[in-house]
Amino acid sequence: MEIATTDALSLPPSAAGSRVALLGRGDGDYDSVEQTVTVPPWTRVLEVSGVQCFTTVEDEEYVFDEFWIYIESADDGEDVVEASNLDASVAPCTWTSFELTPASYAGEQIRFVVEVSMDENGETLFAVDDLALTAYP
Ligand SMILES: [Ca+2]
Repeated sequence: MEIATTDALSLPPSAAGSRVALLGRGDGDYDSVEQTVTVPPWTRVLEVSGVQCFTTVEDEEYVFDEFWIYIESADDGEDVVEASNLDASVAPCTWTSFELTPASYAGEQIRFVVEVSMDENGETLFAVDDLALTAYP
């Protein structure tokens, strides 16, 4: 994973700030970033939000490069976002926002993971910014 400015990464500016995270740049790459957090016990709605900008040079309609945001707890887990080169555009990409509500995981310790798996050919760039996990009562 690389954290750099949108200028340095040749990405369009992100409204969420000039520095963004880029996963999956190199071919055959496997990239992940994670954080362990304890969700407050009063949580009724947990929201995963952020902005994304995905580009690819893959030009066949098959999944080659994959992107996930997932949550794992001691006895549960789920994919919150599943994307691939099929969700990416020819550069330049457009920053689009997402807001998703997984299970609440109230009172649980969870692993919040962003993961990318690339095949051996054809670059796909999965850029994300402003990632947030927000607990609502
Ligand atoms: Ca590829």
